[in-house]
This record gives sequence, structure tokens and C-alpha cells, in this order.
Amino acid sequence: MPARPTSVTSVTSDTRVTPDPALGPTRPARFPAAGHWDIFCRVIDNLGDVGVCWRLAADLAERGLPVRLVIDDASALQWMAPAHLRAAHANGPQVLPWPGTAGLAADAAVCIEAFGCDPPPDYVRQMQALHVQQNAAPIWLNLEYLSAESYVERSHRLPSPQAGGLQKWFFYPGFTSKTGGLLRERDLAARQAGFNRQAWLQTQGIKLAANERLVSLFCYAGSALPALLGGLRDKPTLLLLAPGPAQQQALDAARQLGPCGVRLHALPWLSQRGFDELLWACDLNFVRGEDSLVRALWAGRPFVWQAYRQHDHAHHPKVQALLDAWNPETELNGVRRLWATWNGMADTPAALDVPALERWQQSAQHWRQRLWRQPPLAQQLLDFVHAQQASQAAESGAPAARI
Ligand code: TRH
Repeated sequence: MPARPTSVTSVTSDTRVTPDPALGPTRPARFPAAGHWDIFCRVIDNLGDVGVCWRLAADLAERGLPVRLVIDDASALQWMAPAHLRAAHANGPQVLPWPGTAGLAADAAVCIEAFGCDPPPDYVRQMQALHVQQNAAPIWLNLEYLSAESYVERSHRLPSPQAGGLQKWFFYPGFTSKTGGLLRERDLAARQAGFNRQAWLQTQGIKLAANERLVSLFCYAGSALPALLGGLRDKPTLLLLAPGPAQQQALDAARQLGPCGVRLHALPWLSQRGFDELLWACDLNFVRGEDSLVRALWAGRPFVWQAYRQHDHAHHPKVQALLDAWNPETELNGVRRLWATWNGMADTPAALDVPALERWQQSAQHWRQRLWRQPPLAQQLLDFVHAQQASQAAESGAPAARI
């Protein structure tokens, strides 16, 4: 598995807040009153980098901000956010290739680097020059990985002095009021309320039998697919397979198992909004990574989360922390066991034990309601930027700027 940028968990808060005299002048920063919100994204592997960055870019643009997404591999956007859907939004994000950022910082108000990807050196040099020459550089944020672990609350909003007198802040999405919250578009509730499952199934060409349970599967290659099929065979099930290597592996596993009461249907890549609808349509969702976890939460349906696997089992505490954040009660022990097995934290049985959905469904709804009370991530980013501008304006005696 390719190396991802070092997690900030290994950096103590002390190393980030202590100004180093070698870093340059320490006069209070000023921030441009208006300008673009630049989001920097480097695709390391999988779909989460582009998926999270596009959702954020589109959400900020919907809130009226001029957004530029600078990305080194935009190919997945062709199906995640197809051109015809993008064209419907006149003020949608601009997508720019990486590099190719010469001069961009001059009219930027905010620079968001996703997952510690480091903006291109020419962009950083320009921010430094703006700071030194005009004392006015964009507000620089590092949007970190989503986790329910306790370090998130400690690290959220911590400043980090950078070379040339710049400052960068860590911004953590999360599940509590002491974090930056979760991505949630303003029209999500309305879209969900207007969703018609029957019409959706028809559009997808999916025929569901009256007694069949509908399950979606988006997982990493090498998952315990024979065990999953074995676990689902107790009830008539239609299993919708998201594209990717695991799709073929599931089809192969089903062929080996023979007729078993589980029908399989291979899906094409759906747009992000289409993917949301898939999760709303299903009785049970298997999701993976970061963005689809959040979408499964908003779907309010029972789901099993598969964490991005790491060699040193660093994903195990992430799974544990998320389960604890959800529901530490023992009534959901069956669900906890299933999550643990699916994430390789327990021995895989011949057939996974899939708990009944009714209680699980109730609990998923409660969690959704609880999380819905948090301000969404894009709103929290805006509030943070406004607060920085206001405090800078108060220091300089100028009227507070509003982006
Ligand atoms: O692809 P992922 O496993 O991405 C992972 C995680 O983000 C992980 O935390 C990160 O470290 C690693 O990437 C690099 O899962 P994720 O985050 O859910 O991203 C999938 C995206 O693909 C998401 O935005 C939903 C989108 N998608 C569609 O739009 N249509 C589809 O048909 C499918 C299957 C997915």
C-alpha cells in the first residue's frame, strides 16, 4: 500500500505552537478581505482524496464562494461529478491542474491543503512574498483525515508556524462539537426527502423481489467476500456491487459458492450524488474509507464501515473509536463483532454473522440525528476564516472583512 503523508498524530502540539525564530518575522498576519478559496489535492491512491476534495469544493461553491480545486489527477471527476452535472451550477468550482499555480496566491483568500499534501512550492513562495511585502497572505489550513480518535479534539485548530513567517492551522473533521464536523451540503435533507426508491430502482434497471433485502457493497480488494456471501444467504438478498477490483472478486466468490439465495448485480460508477442515492435505497450498506462513511451516516441506514487498511494495524483503533462514538451500548454487540471481523480485527468465520436490521436501523437514525446538530464542515471552515479576519482587523483597527 503506498505511503500516505505522515499522520499528524505523531506531531505533538508543542512542536506546532512554539514559534521558531528561524521561521521569519512574527508580526501579526493580515488576511486578504476577499479572493478565491484554493483547495489543493494530491491523489495518493483510491478515491477518497478526490472524493472529499470535490465534495468540499462543491459545497463551498454552493455557499457562494469562488473555489479553485488544484488537483494532480482529476480523472475520477469524469464520473464522480460529470460535466453535465457540473454545468448545472454556473458558479461551481474551477478545476486546475497541478502544478500550474503560478501567480494564483495573489488573488487567494484561503489556501486549503488536503491531508497534508503540501501546496506546490511556487504557491508557498508566493504566500511568503505576500506576507513579507504586503503583510497579507491567504489563510492557510491543512484539512486532516477524518477520525473519531481522541487526538482529533486536541489537534483541531492548532496553529503551526511555517517558514517565511507564515502560519498554518490544522482543521480536523470529526464527530463531536470540539471538531470541525462533517461534510453536509445545504440541500442534502431536501434531496433525501424527495428520494423515490422505486423510481431509482427502475432507473438503474434493478428488479427487486418483494421479499428481498437490498445490500450495497463498496469495499477494498481482498475483503472476506466468501464469508460475507455465506452470512447473507440466510435471507433472500440482492447485493449491489460497486465497481473496482472487489466487484470481480465478489462475482468470482459467488460463482464458487454456487446458488445460495444471494443475487449479485454489478453497478457502474455512479456520480457522487448517485452514490448517495444508492445508500438511501439500500437496507444495509457496506462502505469504506472516509467520504462514503459520512454518506452512509447521512443515509441513516445500518452500515458496516471498512477502514483504509494500514500495515501496522493503525486502522484498528480507528474502527474501535468510531464504534464507541456511535454507540458504546452492548445491545449492538452483534454489529460491533461484524465491524471487527470485516476489518480483520478478529478471525474470519466461514459465514459472517449479520445481525437483524430493525434495532440497528433505529440506532443509525439516532446517530444521524445527533450528528445533524453539529454545524457542517464547510460552515465551520467559513466561521473559522471569518474569526481570523475579525481578530486581525481588531488588532489593526480596520473594519472586519467578510469573504
Ligand atoms: O476510495 P476510498 O477508500 O478512499 C480512501 C479513504 O478516503 C481513506 O481515508 C484515505 O486515506 C484513502 O482513500 C486515500 O473511500 P472514500 O473516502 O469513501 O472515497 C470514495 C469516493 O468515491 C467517495 O467520494 C464516493 C465516491 N464514489 C462515487 O462517487 N461513485 C461510486 O460509484 C462509488 C463506488 C464511489
